[in-house]
Amino acid sequence: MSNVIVMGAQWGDEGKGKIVDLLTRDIDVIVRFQGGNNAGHTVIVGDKEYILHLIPSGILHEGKKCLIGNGVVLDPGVFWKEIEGLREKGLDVSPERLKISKKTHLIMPYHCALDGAREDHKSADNKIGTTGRGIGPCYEDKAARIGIRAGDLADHALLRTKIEAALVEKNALFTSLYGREAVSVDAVFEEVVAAGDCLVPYLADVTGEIWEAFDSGKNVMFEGAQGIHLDIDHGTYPFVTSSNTVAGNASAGAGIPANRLDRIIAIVKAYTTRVGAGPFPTELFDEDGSYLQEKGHEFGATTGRRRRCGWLDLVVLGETARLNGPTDIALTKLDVLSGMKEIKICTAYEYKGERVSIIPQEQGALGECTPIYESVPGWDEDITKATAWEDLPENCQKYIERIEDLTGVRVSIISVGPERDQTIMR
Ligand code: 2SA
Ligand code: GDP
Ligand code: MG
Repeated sequence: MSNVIVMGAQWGDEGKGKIVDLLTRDIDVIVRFQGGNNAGHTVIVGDKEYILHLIPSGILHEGKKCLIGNGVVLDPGVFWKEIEGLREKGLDVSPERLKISKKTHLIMPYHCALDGAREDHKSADNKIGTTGRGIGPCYEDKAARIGIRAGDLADHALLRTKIEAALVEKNALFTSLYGREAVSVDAVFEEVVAAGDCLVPYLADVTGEIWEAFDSGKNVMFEGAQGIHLDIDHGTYPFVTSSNTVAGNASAGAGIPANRLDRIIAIVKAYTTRVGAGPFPTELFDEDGSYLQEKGHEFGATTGRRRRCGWLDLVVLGETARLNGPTDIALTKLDVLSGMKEIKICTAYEYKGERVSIIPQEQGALGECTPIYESVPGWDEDITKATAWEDLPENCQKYIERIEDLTGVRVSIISVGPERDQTIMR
């Protein structure tokens, strides 16, 4: 199968967890390369549901190696909770098969506090609607060169000095701007050491681990988190996450050469959802939107927030193709559309009186775009048991072919339900 990137083509929650789990059969090593426990990747196996936040979704397959790359931000306490949850379900989460890069930045308690304080301090219009998991402040410290990295956990003296240094500015912010209490160095140090000491056996040279796999002809999968339109550079800035979610970041965030990335699978939900604030041209506020939200059980897998729902947006997907060059599309949640009389596809926008087919690049412009739709007839049949292309109703096939026409990318995986076997491989 060669090396593959799985990435969200919209605003996240496209079903990456299910597709990663599905493809893991043919993969030896699975790597997370950006984001942190803001992610919620759901995998359903039999009667068990797993929601992975930090650990690659491949962990559910025995014997596969799972790596957390340098581009991830990792909260030690959350990591432990996730490990314990998986262990209770009988999974092997030992350091032999799960490794963390020594260069991975750590989310500290003050990052979470700062995330919350910032959001509270913003006016209603400016709130990002973050997950509150400290993601932004942790990436800020990385860029400011005062971040604490997983490798620092093995050196308590260094760890303490770095916490002290980071808290100088943070405490000034907490006390003078946000009216909160100062955070104590001792309290943070003790909390981080308590969870961090157990993390030390998991520390590794992740680049070396991946090269070992390359050199022995093994297949590696890079599991993206969030979605392309939440990318810090190319997303709907400032309503984005704080990492690069584009496929190219698999190289920087895992520490491997870009020419090792062979196949790029864009996970596309058959409609669009978004959680948190920010522009969303095809958002629906009518009964079609409620139908998608309810039938698709569209609630955040990390925060439980209700996801906003709308029609499929091909302008958004066109930008995804431009930025990432997907070789394939995995189309998910197609079953949710069954029963809709008419389905709309946004093929262009009206922006400042003109028809545009590329997202205007100015900040906030997407919020001023009005979608231009084409309508296609829906289908009534339940497709959740379809296992082959021929099992799909004609209108459903036409919907898929229209997506292929408009994106120029082949839909090679079709998901018709949350379970592993509810999938059509074309
Ligand atoms: P953050 O916390 O700083 O990354 O938030 C910034 C924006 O990124 C959005 N974001 C997400 N969008 C979709 N899914 C995500 N994961 C969870 C899920 C979300 C949840 O799987 O459902 O449970 O709420 C995710 N993570 C971050 C976020 O909503 C902000 O718009
Ligand atoms: P991710 O963040 O991209 O991994 O996606 P989430 O796990 O946050 O959200 C996707 C949700 O849709 C999860 O509850 C999945 O179990 C579910 N899901 C995935 N694929 C399908 C599908 O084809 N049909 C239906 N009905 N549900 C799906
Ligand atoms: Mg999710």
